Amino acid sequence: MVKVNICGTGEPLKKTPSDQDGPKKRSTAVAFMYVALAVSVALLLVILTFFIIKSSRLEAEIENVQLKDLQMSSELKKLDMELSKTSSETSAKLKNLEMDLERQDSQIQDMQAKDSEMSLKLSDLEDQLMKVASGRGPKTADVTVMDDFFTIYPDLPDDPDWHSFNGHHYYFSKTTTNWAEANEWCRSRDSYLAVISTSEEKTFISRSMTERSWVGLSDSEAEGIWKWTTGESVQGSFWAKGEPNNDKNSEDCGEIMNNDYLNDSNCEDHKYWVCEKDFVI
Ligand SMILES: *[C@@H]1O[C@H](CO)[C@@H](O)[C@H](O)[C@H]1NC(C)=O
Ligand SMILES: [Ca+2]
Ligand SMILES: [Ca+2]
Ligand SMILES: [Ca+2]
Repeated sequence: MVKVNICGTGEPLKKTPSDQDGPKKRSTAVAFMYVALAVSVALLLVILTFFIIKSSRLEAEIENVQLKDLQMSSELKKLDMELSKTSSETSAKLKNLEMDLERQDSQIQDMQAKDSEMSLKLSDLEDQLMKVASGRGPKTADVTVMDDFFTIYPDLPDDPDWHSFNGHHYYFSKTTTNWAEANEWCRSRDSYLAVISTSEEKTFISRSMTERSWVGLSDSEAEGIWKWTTGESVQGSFWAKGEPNNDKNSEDCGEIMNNDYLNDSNCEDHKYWVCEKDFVI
């Protein structure tokens, strides 16, 4: 048995009888010790290396996971943005649809109101017709019935020569005459020489006629004071450039030209004319 004091308790090593006779044995023990030390150091190194490799692998994996996390979060953000974009687009479309629906609703209501009004008038007419048919009505009732009919259905022109626009009827003459006769022609047919109140009306008339035409405009009452036959004054921008010029001191009647502007002309000139009549409901 070999006893080695590795801990070093401070006590000097006692020389046992066996020690005295075996310096060889002692050196063997020391060698064994070194070998054991070397082996354990090597073992430690192996374990250390193993752990280092393992930890570096773990770090790489962690990095990988973090990278993936980052990628995923950026993708999530992108998706989120797309989602919010599409949702806002969808809500805008929805709002538009709702507005369309409301408009249609109100149109339907308007039409329903008109419909009920018309059916009321129709039943009234039927009553009148029955009276006329049974000989109880006034002699002129059949004429009244027809008038009423066109009052209720203003879009059905009683004469194909009359054209509707914005709640008015217009007649475009096929012959020419002077202003006074044109004026009389319209009056005898429950209408008046066209009175242009809006630029829309002006454009409609000038586009519908084939030739420059008389309208209900004159300054014969007071030179230079242009008035529609209804008493309305004329919008300055309706005149052609340089008009009215009272050419040769003898232009007191108004015409509308094909270029959509008004001009003063001699009242005795023979021109086409436009009559206008209102719908009476
Ligand atoms: C206005 O009418 C007169 C007479 O018809 C004509 O000579 C003149 O050229 C017209 N003015 C314009 C701007 O066309
Ligand atoms: Ca008018
Ligand atoms: Ca004049
Ligand atoms: Ca003129």
